[in-house]
Amino acid sequence: MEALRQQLAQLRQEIDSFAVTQAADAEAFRIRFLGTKGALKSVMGEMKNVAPEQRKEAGQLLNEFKAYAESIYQQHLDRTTTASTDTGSGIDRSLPGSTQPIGSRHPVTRMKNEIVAIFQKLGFAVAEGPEIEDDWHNFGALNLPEHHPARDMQDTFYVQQNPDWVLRTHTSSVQIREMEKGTLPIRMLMPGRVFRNETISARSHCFFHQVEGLYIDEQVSFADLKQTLYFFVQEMYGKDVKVRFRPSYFPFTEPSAEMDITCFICGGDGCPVCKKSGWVEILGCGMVHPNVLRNCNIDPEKYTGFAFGMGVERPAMLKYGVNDLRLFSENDVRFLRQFPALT
Ligand code: 2NL
Repeated sequence: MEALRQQLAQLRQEIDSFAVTQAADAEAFRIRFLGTKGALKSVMGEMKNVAPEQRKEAGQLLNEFKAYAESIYQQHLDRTTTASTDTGSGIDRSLPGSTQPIGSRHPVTRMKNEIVAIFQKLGFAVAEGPEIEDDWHNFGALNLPEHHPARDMQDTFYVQQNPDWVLRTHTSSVQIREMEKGTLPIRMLMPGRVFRNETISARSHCFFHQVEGLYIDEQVSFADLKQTLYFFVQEMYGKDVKVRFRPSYFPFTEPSAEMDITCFICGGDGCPVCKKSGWVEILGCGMVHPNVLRNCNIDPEKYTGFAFGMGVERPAMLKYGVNDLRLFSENDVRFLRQFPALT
């Protein structure tokens, strides 16, 4: 019994001085004291040498020792495997992970989203359509006669495989598709990329973005058009902005107008952006031409509507101080990086 006592005391000392700094040491500790051929097993073997009347006490001592060894082992384990440092593998698991860089929204997309969000407040839904269109949806249905200059080869990209196909020159083609579905009323916005065969420069490109809008119902008037677009301008450029409508011409609207706002750069005093006029043109609009409605099987005696279209790149250039349109499509990260990360 006394021999057992001494043996256990010695083992405790060994436990206390056993150096454990990494996971492999903790495992060595377990094998040494708690393993199948470990110290605990061998002292348990000593039980047969203990006098029967002392076995109870000896059993208690052994249980205490076992609990002690196990608790120290658990501490070593916690420290070396779940703890912050793992010197064994050379990896410090307490260090924060490497963060992935967050992308940013393209300035044209931001401007487009801003425009769309304003019209969504008025209940406009968003529709998209194909970038390759047939002649009917891009031109015919829009009251563009066969020999209209906008159909000219110089402006339109034709698809070689099929003379009936073009890269859409405006998103009006999406509006035609919506009208053809025959579900009325329509209150929709058509944002998207359009294509024109133009020489690429700082101020023009062969593809750019548009947002068009269409509202068709019974009794829609030019007053509705003006109020809708006035609301848009106030949301976009502030309550102090003034607007003016100038008569214009589009084959698909009658009457047609262009809308100007007081220059948001100089406030109307005159600057290079408004070319000293104090006004900047922001969109074209008008009442949908009866021929267009008829082309989509909508009765112009019952329904009327207004439509408008605006470019996205120019307001984006003014808002973000971009002086060359080409930057928008070059995907130079030094340019893209200047816009705030996504939130
Ligand atoms: C501009 C002018 C405009 C439209 C687009 C339209 C569409 C249909 C019917 C009638 Cl389906 N009109 N769209 C109307 C007036 C002007 O765009 O300067 N865009 C950049």
